Amino acid sequence: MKKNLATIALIASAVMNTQAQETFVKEVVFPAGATPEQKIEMASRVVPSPQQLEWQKLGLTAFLHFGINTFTDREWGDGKEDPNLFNPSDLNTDQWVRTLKEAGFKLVILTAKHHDGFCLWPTKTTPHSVANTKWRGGKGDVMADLRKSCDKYGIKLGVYLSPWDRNAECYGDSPKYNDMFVAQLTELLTNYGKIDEVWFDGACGEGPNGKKQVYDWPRFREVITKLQPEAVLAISGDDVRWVGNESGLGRETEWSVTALSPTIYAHSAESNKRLGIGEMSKNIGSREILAKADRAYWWPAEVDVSIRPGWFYHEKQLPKSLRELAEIYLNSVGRNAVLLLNIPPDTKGRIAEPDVKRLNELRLWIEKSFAQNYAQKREGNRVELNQSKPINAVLVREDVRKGQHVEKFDIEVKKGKNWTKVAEGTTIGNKRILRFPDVIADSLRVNIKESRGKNYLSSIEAYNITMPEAENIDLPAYRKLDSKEFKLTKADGKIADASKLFDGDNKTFWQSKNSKGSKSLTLNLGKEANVAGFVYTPREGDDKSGTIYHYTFETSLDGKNWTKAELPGEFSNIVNNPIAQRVYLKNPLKARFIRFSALDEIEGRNFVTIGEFSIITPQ
Ligand code: FUL
Repeated sequence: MKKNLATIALIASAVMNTQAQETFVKEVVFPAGATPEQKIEMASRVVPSPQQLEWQKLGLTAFLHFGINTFTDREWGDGKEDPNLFNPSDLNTDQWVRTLKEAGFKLVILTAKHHDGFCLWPTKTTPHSVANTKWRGGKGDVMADLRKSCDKYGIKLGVYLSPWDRNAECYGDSPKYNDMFVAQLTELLTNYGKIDEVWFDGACGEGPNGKKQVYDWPRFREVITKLQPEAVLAISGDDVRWVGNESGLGRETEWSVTALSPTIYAHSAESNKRLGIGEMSKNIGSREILAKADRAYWWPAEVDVSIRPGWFYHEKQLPKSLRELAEIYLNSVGRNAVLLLNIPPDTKGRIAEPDVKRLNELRLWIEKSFAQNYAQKREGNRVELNQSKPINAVLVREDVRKGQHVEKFDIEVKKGKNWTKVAEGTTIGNKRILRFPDVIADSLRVNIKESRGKNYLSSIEAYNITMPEAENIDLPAYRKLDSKEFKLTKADGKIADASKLFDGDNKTFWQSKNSKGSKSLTLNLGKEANVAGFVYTPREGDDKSGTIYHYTFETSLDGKNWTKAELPGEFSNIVNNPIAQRVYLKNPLKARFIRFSALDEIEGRNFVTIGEFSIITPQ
């Protein structure tokens, strides 16, 4: 299998274009002994495959997280769920696709199977699927419905098939599970027309037998190439790269040419370790990194983020504000990435009204922001401005068919005789949007300060963008209890540091003692309160050590008799998305004391940390 993959890479590397300079499609392997300069020069000739180029043009793509978790109010199911829990009362994929199409999305990816293993199509590989539910008498098929809707509205379709499967008995028995996974992939890529993106996330846990699954990536790759040759393979795959966070942020310096090796390649673990880089690293495409690498890839970034705090629909969550979505757009599409925005259908099987409204607002904001390009005649990298309004944003693009080259640039405007610098940036790539204070001027120029060889700017555009007002989004029915009267009465760690739990600053944190076993905090709330839930905010910053994975939450009226709340007990996706974790109790409980216990840390360390901790109460 390894041999096959190597052959594909070789063919890809050998493709030349007819112009004078040889280009390397998707990957270049540096010859032994190549100097840093030679490596940079070769990296500057790495270009996208036709599939990658098509994909990069999409700009806006949508994720639909839908499945068992929608009905259990969880983010990661454990695979033990009764399939009958899946019972959308009014599944309407036309409504999904119409909403997305109207909002400007070009492709939609469905979680055909998430980590819980429940399949949204009637698969022959497991009984854990829609075929085994009362929903539509077991005849339903969400994939088939979605296919039809995508055809009806003219939008591309992609699939998310979780390699990690908490239901499959054979998970961890590697050859057996790999066969099952290939069979699932084959069904999805054979029976539902053209699939344009296949999404394999990186999460991988232990199987029920305690064994770790060893995935046969080359074989999965081969199946995709054979059945859907035009599809891009994302995240663990080698066409589309995870940007490294789930908060909607592309890097300031975002190279599509990177030294980071995709997971599906056998050499990736060793190579990335040697270079000291991972998906979340800030620097994966600089000259310094390339100089140490033995190959470089065209592996462009995808920014995946949810419109709501969770990936799945939860009644007690709201969509992000328009301001946040506008920032996300500028920080993803405007930073050389494709945006994959998740909009989770609800328990009816529809995109909820607040999300539909927000998507419409986003579309209008994008349309308005980029309706009027004030840059007129272009000469070289200079444009004349014809302004009825001040400009405050520039959109520049490189012709990525020729690779990515610009390393540093600035923007100057000319008023009368004088040129003034208004903005500067590093990489450009497919699209870069830079903002600056309002200015009226006669012309504008892009000065390329550093470049990997010749560069090709395909557009220079100038706009007036108005950012939407910032809005505080919270559920109207809940508020946080005032922490002034809280007292930390018992803790497996310093009680004196309690203020760090409530100081409103996620960067300061409380740290437990360093020892084996669970760590608890007992809080006296000062008076009896109606406790509806709590918020755990992990510490902020590059160092995330101490982030809690599993927990328990108990309440008490007297500090002696405790009631353990019935909760999932897992901050499932916290490694990828270390944001504030809001946990709601089924029903609010009267309590004067609460005990929060951390059962383990994300990487098994012997201490835990808490950036902020709050108690939620009904209004
Ligand atoms: C991650 C998963 O663990 C999340 O639940 C979600 O599906 C996200 C898009 O990918 O790896």
